[in-house]
Amino acid sequence: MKRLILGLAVSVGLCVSCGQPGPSAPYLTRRAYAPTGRTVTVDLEARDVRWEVGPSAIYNAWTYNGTIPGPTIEATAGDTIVVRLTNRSAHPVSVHTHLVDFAQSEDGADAPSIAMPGQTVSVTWFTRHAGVVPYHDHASEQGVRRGLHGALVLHAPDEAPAMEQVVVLSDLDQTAFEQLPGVVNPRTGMIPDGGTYRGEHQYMHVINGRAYEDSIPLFRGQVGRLSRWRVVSIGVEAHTWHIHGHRWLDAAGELTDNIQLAPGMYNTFEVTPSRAGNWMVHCHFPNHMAGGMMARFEVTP
Ligand SMILES: [Cu+2]
Repeated sequence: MKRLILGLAVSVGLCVSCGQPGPSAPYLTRRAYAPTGRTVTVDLEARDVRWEVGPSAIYNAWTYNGTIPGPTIEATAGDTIVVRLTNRSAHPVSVHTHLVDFAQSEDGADAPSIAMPGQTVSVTWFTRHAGVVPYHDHASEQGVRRGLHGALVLHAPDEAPAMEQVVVLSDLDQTAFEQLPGVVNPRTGMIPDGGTYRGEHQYMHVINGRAYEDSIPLFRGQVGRLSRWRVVSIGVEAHTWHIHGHRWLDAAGELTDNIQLAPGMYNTFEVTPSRAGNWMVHCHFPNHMAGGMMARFEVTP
């Protein structure tokens, strides 16, 4: 009888606080996992490319492997990661990350781990904690904003199966666009076709390297299936990550539907969708939304 009362109290509490069935667990990175003895090798190539942020919005990007963001690096907490970075660009490049152990000489900020054009450098990361962190250039002030950034996902060995969502929030330098919709291209003197002008911040604030919901690939979820969100912020401004119609518990155990991340910050959380729909997800700064940070979370029945 005692157990029944306790069970009722817990389930009633969840219904009152969440308004939808099922708890969403905070995802904690506090635990240090033992070394797995496994080494994951990652090859990155720094390349300068023309990156399509959206229709007719072409950015002169500095990239890892030709994309903004660079490829998501995945490993299990406890793995050793060796990153070999070859610089095929015209400027110094490095790779730095957070929350893992590495030698000071391999932190991407000093000469031994900065690749000059044509060079290859190798850095070793010893991982212990689960979660998501950004990886990014540390060789110049411009690198991150031009596109040299990505997400490092460290799976917990004992994590529950989930639909994984990786979100990289960043800001682009409007002066580094080769062309913008509705704006005269100074090189060609032409206004490009294919897109519409969306205000002074247009295409500046991006989710996974793209702007506005017509260009950012859908995030996909399903009713009743755990959805694990891994969000990193790596621009020059703070951002928030808000999901319409869903809520989860943060690391402090507080209920939330919107988290704030300053540059270089990161968060992993879990939510189990209970209602199908084409839900909006976005940064809650109005000028960032207007600048591109809006997308959709499609939850199927
Ligand atoms: Cu924002």
